[in-house]
Amino acid sequence: MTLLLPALQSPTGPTASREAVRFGDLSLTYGRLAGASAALAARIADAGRVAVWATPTPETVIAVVAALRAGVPAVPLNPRTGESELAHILADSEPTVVLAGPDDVLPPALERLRRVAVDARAETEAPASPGGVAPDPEAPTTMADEAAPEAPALIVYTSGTTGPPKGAVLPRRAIAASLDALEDAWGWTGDDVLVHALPLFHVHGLILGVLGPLRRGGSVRHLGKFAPEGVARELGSGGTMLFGVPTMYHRLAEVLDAPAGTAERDALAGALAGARLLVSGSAALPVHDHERIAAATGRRVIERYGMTETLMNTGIRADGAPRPGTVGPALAGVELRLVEDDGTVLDAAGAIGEIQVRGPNLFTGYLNRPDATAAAHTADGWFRTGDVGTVDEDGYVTIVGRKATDLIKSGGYKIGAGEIENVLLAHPGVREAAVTGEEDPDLGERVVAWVVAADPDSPPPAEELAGHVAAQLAPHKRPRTVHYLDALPRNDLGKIMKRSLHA
Ligand code: MCA
Ligand code: AMP
Repeated sequence: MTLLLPALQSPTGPTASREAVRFGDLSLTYGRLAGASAALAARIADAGRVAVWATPTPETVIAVVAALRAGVPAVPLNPRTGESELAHILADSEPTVVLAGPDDVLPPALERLRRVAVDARAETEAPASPGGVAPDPEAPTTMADEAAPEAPALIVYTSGTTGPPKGAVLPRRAIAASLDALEDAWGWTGDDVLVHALPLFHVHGLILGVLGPLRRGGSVRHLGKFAPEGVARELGSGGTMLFGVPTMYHRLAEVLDAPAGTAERDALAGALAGARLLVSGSAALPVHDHERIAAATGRRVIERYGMTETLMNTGIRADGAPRPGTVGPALAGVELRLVEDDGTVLDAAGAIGEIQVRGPNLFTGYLNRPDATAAAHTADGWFRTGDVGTVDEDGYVTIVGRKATDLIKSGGYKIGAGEIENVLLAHPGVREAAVTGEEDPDLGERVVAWVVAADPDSPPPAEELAGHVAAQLAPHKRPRTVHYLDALPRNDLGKIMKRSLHA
């Protein structure tokens, strides 16, 4: 097992003066990041577990790298997490420390944790030795992963069909294996400059988007907030790769639809055309958006398919045939098979079944949920993704759907219908509630709520219900549409018949 982040081993190593991360005008070299993370690692070494207030800032990078260096599992928190979801995550993961920027205003639930401030600006202004900062004599000199590849590195919360989100425990081994499989597939090197605007509390933005470049000794420029102009600016000035969810590529395609000669459109088309790799993931990129981008730039977006629990499973190779609508072949080290409902393994090309995977990229289990961990695996150790797909003769995988109807993918976020229903039912104005996903050109799917009001003469306004869900869970889980009904359609057993709602 090699080190997880070899380029950060020493604040004075050969890569010390190279830019590691840039967020707007704040940039950290490898030397600065190594020094800052080592110093912070020393302060949290006895923490047990740390929560990271995962804003899109260099503070989050320093905090996560420090936790990795200290060998302390980190729980990245969405800074917009609402009250009940945050309470659940804290009670489940039991961090003793929260790492946050000096100016972050933290919710009351975090007040009982020891707060350790992380200040990236102070790091960039501190005097540096040539090529980096002077090493802290107290700081650990080696990374904890040398000793323990199976030790938990990150605990990432992910929604299921029912109940609150579960913490996927990701060991160092899985992170290293998945990032190295992507290195192989994409020829990803230390010369790559990754551009993205993904949130830093999920696998896509944090593991692929931050630890990916750091493991290669390359750099990442984070936009803070997604905007096509930012993508054009950074790819047009040295960025080589773009990572995004389909909603982001859809928004780029909308800009590219303007007539040629329009300044914003031409700048974006030129910047995308010049990139080495444009990668989409977290949900399916519609073929229409693939085609619009290809027509305007001459470049193909490639897709990779992953999951919080499995990290990356498949991907189109940089040197492979880009086939829009497919997510490419299994990555190096990943075993993938299709299985029928009765457990029969399918091997005919074109057969449709559940995608199951096995390999060094997998998580170790859900925190405190041995029942859920067992249910997610077959007796012979394959992970049931719940995604339904086909594999063609060349091994290219196409995802055609998913087994659970109660999971919604909106803007690339996985959202469980059940968690939203529970929160809606807790609103005094709601007697009955059902939640479904509806196709949306921008978000892929949008959350739709079907509500029976406690008082039909004064139902709670849709904005109030959206605000209630945003305040309890997270803004991206809020219903974008609310329908009011006199009663929910139920079968003889009293179960809500969701399929008949849209009819
Ligand atoms: C609106 N807002 C509200 C409310 N309404 N806040 C509170 N209460 C309300 N009622 C605010 C939002 O907080 C936000 O604020 C703004 O309004 C817009 O929110 P929203 O509409 O949700 O955002 P959007 O513009 O539609 O965002 C699109 C997006 C986003 C940028 C594409 O969905 C996104 O970042 N998606 C990435 C998801 C992702 O990374 N998934 C990876 C997980 P403000 O304007 O201040 O922001 S999957 C994964 O990791 C696996 C392994 C994989 O395969 O990748
Ligand atoms: P999450 O649990 O949030 O990590 O989301 C994982 C899920 O996102 C997978 O199970 C898939 O359903 C979906 N997903 C990820 N990448 C892709 C892709 N390229 N195409 C289609 N679906 C994807």
